[in-house]
Amino acid sequence: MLKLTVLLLALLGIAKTGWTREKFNIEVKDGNAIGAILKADPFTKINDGYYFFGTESLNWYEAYEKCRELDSELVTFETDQEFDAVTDVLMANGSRQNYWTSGNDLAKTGTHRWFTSGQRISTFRWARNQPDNAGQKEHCIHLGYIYGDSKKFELNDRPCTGDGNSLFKYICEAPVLETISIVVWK
Ligand SMILES: [Ca+2]
Ligand SMILES: [Ca+2]
Repeated sequence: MLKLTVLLLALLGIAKTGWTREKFNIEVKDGNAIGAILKADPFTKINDGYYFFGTESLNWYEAYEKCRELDSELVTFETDQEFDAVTDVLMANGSRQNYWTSGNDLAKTGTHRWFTSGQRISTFRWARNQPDNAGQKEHCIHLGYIYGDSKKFELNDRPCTGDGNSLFKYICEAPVLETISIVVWK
């Protein structure tokens, strides 16, 4: 979307040469700035994000593919507030399932990043003593009630594939919305 916007601005920049006043004014704002009614199915709106809760139990790669089929990706929690908002909805629905996120340390063991953004994972939502890379084979991050005495959803690393106990449900997150408005002289 950024590329398209830049192209559009560049084209308009060329087109308006010679006019005495600015013919167009273009603004790009985050989110649904005009409150447009959007058909978001099968995604659920939570705050400013749109999420899909996959119900099949899959390995991390299969889960990622499922999200890509929906033109989305496994969820990335840019903030702990986003994590809390999404897990509040799960708790309100009585879920105690495990769900894959986009987080992993596949590129470099011990350096956990959100796969959708490449950003380091900075969060206070890890379960205690996690991530622990148990058995040196845990490289993908899920959320769930990690321990028998867990009282809320938290993050943990688990094997991405090849482990029958690491077949989880998943949360897809749709791309963020941008509103582009164009003001023209009639
Ligand atoms: Ca997000
Ligand atoms: Ca772990």
